[in-house]
Amino acid sequence: MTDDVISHYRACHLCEAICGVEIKTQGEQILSIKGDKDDPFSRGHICPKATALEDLHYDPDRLRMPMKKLADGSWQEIEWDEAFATVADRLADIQARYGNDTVAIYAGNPNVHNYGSMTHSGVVRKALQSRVTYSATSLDQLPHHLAAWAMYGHQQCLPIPDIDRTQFMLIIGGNPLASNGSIMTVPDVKNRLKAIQSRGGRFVVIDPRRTETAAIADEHLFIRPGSDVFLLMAMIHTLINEDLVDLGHLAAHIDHLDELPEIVSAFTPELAESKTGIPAATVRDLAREMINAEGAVCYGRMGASVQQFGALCQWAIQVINILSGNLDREGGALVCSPAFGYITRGEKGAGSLGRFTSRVRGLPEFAGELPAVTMAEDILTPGEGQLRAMMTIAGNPVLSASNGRRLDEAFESLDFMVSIDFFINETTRHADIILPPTGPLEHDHYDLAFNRLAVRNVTRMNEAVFEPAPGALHDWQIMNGLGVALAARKELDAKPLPAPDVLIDMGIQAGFYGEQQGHALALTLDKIRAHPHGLDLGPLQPSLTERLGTESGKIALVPDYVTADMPRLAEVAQTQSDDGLLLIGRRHVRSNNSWMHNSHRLVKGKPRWKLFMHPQDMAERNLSDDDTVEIRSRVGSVVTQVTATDDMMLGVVCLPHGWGHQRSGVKLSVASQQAGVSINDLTDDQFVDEVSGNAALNGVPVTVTAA
Ligand SMILES: Nc1nc2c(c(=O)[nH]1)N[C@H]1C(S)=C(S)[C@@H](COP(=O)(O)OP(=O)(O)OC[C@H]3O[C@@H](n4cnc5c(=O)[nH]c(N)nc54)[C@H](O)[C@@H]3O)O[C@H]1N2
Ligand SMILES: Nc1nc2c(c(=O)[nH]1)N[C@H]1C(S)=C(S)[C@@H](COP(=O)(O)OP(=O)(O)OC[C@H]3O[C@@H](n4cnc5c(=O)[nH]c(N)nc54)[C@H](O)[C@@H]3O)O[C@H]1N2
Ligand code: SF4
Ligand SMILES: [Mo]
Repeated sequence: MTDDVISHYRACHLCEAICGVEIKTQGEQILSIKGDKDDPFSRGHICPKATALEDLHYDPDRLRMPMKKLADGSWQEIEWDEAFATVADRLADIQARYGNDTVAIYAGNPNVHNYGSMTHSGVVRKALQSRVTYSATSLDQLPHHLAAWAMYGHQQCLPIPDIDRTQFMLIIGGNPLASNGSIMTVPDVKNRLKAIQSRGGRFVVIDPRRTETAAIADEHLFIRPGSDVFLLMAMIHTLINEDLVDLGHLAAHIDHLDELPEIVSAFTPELAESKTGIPAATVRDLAREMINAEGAVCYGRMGASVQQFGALCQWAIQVINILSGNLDREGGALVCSPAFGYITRGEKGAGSLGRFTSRVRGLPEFAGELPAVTMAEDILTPGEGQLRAMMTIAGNPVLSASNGRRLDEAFESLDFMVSIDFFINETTRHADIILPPTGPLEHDHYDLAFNRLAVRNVTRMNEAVFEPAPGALHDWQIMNGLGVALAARKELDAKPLPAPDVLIDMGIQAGFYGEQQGHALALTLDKIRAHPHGLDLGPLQPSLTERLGTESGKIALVPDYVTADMPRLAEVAQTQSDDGLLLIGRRHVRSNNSWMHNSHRLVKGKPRWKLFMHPQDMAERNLSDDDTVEIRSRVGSVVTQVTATDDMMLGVVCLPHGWGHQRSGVKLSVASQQAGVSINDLTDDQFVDEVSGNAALNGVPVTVTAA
């Protein structure tokens, strides 16, 4: 080989931590992938998934050309022109016959890890003219956006834990040691958590499992799944009843404060104890610690969002930070000041709730999207408006959304389905046409989502490592091509958008650090490019009061949806919880949602898909370690193996999501050899947080018996 060895610096895009990596290449060969020690944010930290980028790049199962499904179910490579024309014809035809809203889009998680998908999906959406769209948001963080929209006036106005300066961090239903942080972009999180302890602070984890994060915490408290709202309401109750409320500089910026005491009056620490299993005295102590620490933050993630009362939980977490004087304060929770997408008053895309509803169940839209839990019934239920066609973009809802088997059935019943994805997996196997984009190392990337959620203000441009293969298209080029073809077929006006870096450069120049705002840095994308290890823009700063976009310009402490949800909570408060088993999820650092199990280096070794169960719960059912068990829920059953561990709370069992690649037609040669099952064959599409429409994927009632 005569090529030179080149070092490329960019961020790993796989999870929210955006760790800097150094990728050494020679010609077309990847020589190594290592943590970039000169990245000021991630400081050389990476996890095992970063090196698996190599496997993804070379994966022989990764599609390189559009695929068309033939009548016998086999796949044929076709040219891009034919692919675009076929999709445009089929979708336009269905829309002409049945109406625009009979074609829907589901957009999955990697869309937010790929800037071209974000900048360009509008081209397709505009041509499609359908208001029926879904995304992984309603399987995940919708309650966060709902609270941000209703309380602060913009769905992206999300306060982030100031982890590097806090003295007390209360982590509710998050496991950053496995997930590397979420709605908190925090590379090297383990060292950042330990630093809280070494500067004399504390962090406490509330979780039904003694997780990797709980294991290094100062205190771990088990909690009964789905009961967090009682803990949080009782903490607010304590702050009010013990006269601890200290609003700090936000005092003049809060509306509806007077409504709060009435709302929380019945939610005593004693009620919380009976619902959560956490002693009333501890509940009170947690509330007091939020006030007493020099900078404290309550942070709740998947466990507090993706459950029956996700919206109330995320609202209550904001309220606790506000009442304890920790919102918009150093060491508390602060809104980022990113180079692109700085949220300020009047910013577009603020959010909305319930402007329209899903066709069968009548669940509300949020920010123009319908809840993913309604997708299957809106496809399968005959009648006016029945969905006839789907487009999935970087998503695998058959493994990711509740009641995956029903989605299998729904997708199979469609007149037409197109998927923008580079694998034939559990979802895309149902497509008629698959449009595969380039892989991550073949395109550039500017992070639109996670620079906005980071624990410091940071920015970087990630250049492509390799030229795309001849004939390959990026996601944004596919969206341009497909959008223009569909618009032409429907006789609409449509123009392709320029490359994403052009659009982002404009946004950065107009943005917070841009010349147009008179900032001394006068940032441009080229100036950012001159910092291949990333550019640090400093710690998070108090700035919320200038950015509030609510009608009154104040924080709406008690939004309407909260009041509206109180009767549902009151009902649950009065019912005796039964003592059946509840199922929750888990993540592992070597796994990434449903789509990195085709990397041998990530799946090898000890199986990571087994059911976790407390030994006493097992003994009651005459089960032993490694037994094969049947897990049953209202919607289905799976058979898998059980592992005994007292890391589980009594009465709670735990499975990871994203497994179950043995379904027929899946073309993932490594993943489909893995024995795990899909937890979402058990989760229930009727089990939701009704006020937000977010799926309740945690706290699902199940039985476990010997198989
Ligand atoms: N029970 C349970 N279910 C869960 C969760 C849980 O905790 N418990 N977590 C939920 C959460 S938080 C999320 S975010 C969802 C994720 O749910 P989804 O987003 O639906 O699924 P992913 O597994 O992320 O699948 C991503 C798909 O995108 C493709 N892909 C990857 N990169 C690209 C790209 O650059 N371009 C294109 N076009 N395609 C790409 C992959 O091949 C894969 O098919 O799962 C949810 N489901
Ligand atoms: N390695 C890896 N990293 C990832 C991902 C991945 O799949 N693998 N996925 C990425 C994505 S899309 C996301 S959204 C983030 C998620 O990031 P996190 O939210 O940090 O991830 P989880 O590990 O799902 O943490 C949820 C925790 O909630 C607990 N829990 C479950 N039910 C309850 C409950 O009712 N109450 C309480 N208090 N806790 C509960 C679970 O035991 C679990 O420890 O991770 C991202 N990072
Ligand atoms: S934690 Fe791992 S997967 Fe996430 S960005 Fe860093 S290296 Fe990539
Ligand atoms: Mo997610």
